[in-house]
Amino acid sequence: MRKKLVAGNWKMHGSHSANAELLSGILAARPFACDVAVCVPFPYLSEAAVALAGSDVRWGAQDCSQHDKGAFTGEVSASMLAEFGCRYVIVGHSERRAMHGETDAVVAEKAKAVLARGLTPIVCVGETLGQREQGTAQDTVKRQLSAVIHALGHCVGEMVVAYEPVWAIGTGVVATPEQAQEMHALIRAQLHAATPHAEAMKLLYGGSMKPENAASLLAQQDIDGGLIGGAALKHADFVAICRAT
Ligand code: 3PY
Repeated sequence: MRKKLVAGNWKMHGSHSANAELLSGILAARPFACDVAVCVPFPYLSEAAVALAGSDVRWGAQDCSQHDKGAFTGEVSASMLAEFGCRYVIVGHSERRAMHGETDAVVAEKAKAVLARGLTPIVCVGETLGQREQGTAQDTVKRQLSAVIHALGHCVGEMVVAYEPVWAIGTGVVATPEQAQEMHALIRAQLHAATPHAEAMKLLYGGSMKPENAASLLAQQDIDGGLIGGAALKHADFVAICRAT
């Protein structure tokens, strides 16, 4: 039985006052039956670390460099994130793939850099609407995952995978539980071929998960939690999703 994980992806949202309210709302609602994490913008890592220290709510970042240090203006390395006590780092979110040109190879290098610093990468994969309509959704996800599997080698079992269909991100459209489960089962089958730990790995669904649809998605056999966008910004919604696990 895999323990579920609900992780908030705050994207580029937050302020000192909004963060304090959100984090205290989450803390006040504990205990949860699932693991809970918030992935916050870089400037807010230290306040998340202070607010959440000593609790079982983990924090993390939404990206990191594939490099450890050097002349990479504006970049943040996994070793820096480790110094802030991060547990998770999202890599390969479709917004980064689309807006920052991150290729499968770059995403795989980032996942490797995160693991090398003892943190857990949450590796996002997912197809666009066009790819789904053309019938290439499964091939796309397989290709994205295979780059990471290849780069991580025997450490594959240590990552978390988030299936986030691009057409469900920020659109309010959500994959049906059946569509999501079908892709999660394929992802797990691909992981089985790569690692003896596939059965224990957490596979999250992301893309417009909200309190109203969380329970039916989370009830699927291979859906082990959620990577939550907009609903992670209101503590009542985020807590409701955590309670739906
Ligand atoms: C969304 O739900 O919109 C997300 O992108 C979660 O990462």
